[in-house]
Amino acid sequence: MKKRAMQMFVFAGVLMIAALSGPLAWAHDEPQRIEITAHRFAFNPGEITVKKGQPVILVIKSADVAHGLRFHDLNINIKVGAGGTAEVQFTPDKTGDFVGHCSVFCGSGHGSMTFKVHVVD
Ligand SMILES: [Cu+2]
Repeated sequence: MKKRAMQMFVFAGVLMIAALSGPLAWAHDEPQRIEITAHRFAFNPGEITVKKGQPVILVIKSADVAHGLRFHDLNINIKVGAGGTAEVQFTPDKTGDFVGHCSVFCGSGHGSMTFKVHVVD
């Protein structure tokens, strides 16, 4: 009998921990980490979709020469050295489609090197 009571007690404890930690863990807004690779003359992936109000960390890796990424509307301006990695955190505060451009001249196709961010509700 005593053993059964002990089992019930442990079971109730586990349930309580699950009930308490579950909602707390979900409520905590960890930034979403998105890795992109920049190379002549494209970003890979070329577009991403993120949620309005959800913090995002963009990690940009260069596969060759120096590149950059600038969005006038999202307050993003980041440069990454040749073969290097750089990251920037931002929280989109409006929905829409935004087009960023490479901000470091990297060759003949530089002008068409774009990256799209779709911000949804
Ligand atoms: Cu460029």
